Amino acid sequence: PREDDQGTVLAERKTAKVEPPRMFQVVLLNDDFTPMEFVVMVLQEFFQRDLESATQIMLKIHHEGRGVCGVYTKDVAATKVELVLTAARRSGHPLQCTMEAT
Ligand code: TYC
Repeated sequence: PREDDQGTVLAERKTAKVEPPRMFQVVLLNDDFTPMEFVVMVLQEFFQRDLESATQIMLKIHHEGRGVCGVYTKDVAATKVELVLTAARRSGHPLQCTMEAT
């Protein structure tokens, strides 16, 4: 066992040091056709935004061309992108969604 300078037995390190996971932004892109209400619904449904926050994010995307919906680990971000694209396709909207490393 490891000891300190007074001979006290020190606990062994039981866990390896782990790096924090890489994080990914999920980004929604503006287009001319997807209804604002649909984007607000997507932000509430898949990104846990309340109506006010969802509306602010949607308007930011509408005016600036793109906006960050949330930041997640890789698998979660990829799942969110697929959920958004599937919902948009089902509804016939061209809404685009991507993920980017932070
Ligand atoms: N520009 C769309 C409209 O005027 C609204 C919109 C907002 C679409 C955000 C996509 O990611 C988007 N109906």
